[in-house]
Amino acid sequence: MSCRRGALIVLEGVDKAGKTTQCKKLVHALQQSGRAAEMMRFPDRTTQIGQLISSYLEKKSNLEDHTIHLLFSANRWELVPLMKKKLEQGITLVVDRYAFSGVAFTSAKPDFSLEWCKCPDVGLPKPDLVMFLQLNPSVAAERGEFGTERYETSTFQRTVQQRFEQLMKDPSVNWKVIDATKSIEVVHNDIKVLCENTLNTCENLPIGELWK
Ligand code: NYM
Repeated sequence: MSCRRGALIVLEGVDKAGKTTQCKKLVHALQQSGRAAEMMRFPDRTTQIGQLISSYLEKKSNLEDHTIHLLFSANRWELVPLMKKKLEQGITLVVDRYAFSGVAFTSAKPDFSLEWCKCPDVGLPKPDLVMFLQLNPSVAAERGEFGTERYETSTFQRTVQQRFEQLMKDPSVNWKVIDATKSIEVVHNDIKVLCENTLNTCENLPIGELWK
């Protein structure tokens, strides 16, 4: 059985959880099984807004905290028409980070509430499945040094993890937690099983609206 429309599948998690590797493997596996599937990632650094974000993350520019939060959100909204078009064409989208990263990272900064952070992303296409790659921050640290971009410190990532845990309490989102300490192949298989279930159940369902 296949979806009339494509499914919107998101992978989330703290840095070094293996999201990008797993997104690529999932897209490949879906394509091998004869499904149309494409990968997307946020931030999408290729657009004009994405370039502002990239320069901020690389610490080449400074932006006020609310401003950068809104730019991350704008970067998702600018891609919504394309996402909807692809989903309607039957293409399953596997997305590396989405609004949940947006909320988790900004709300890890002082004086930002989860509620305020969610506002600009309310109404985005709602993922059919959000898989959270769970990795203890101390295990993540063993996977090697963080890079040099903004937010890449153990202390900040621990707060981000707590914010994700708060977001995962929301039953309106189809969260599934994956144990990302396992090997790449085992994690990949866990992800494929969850995906297969989603692809089989989302047939005929309209694309939902996030947090609405
Ligand atoms: N990030 C990502 C945010 O702060 N807000 C967002 O809305 C999104 C999508 O940008 N540290 C942060 C999380 C990451 C960084 O890194 C993007 P990468 O390696 O391109 O996924």
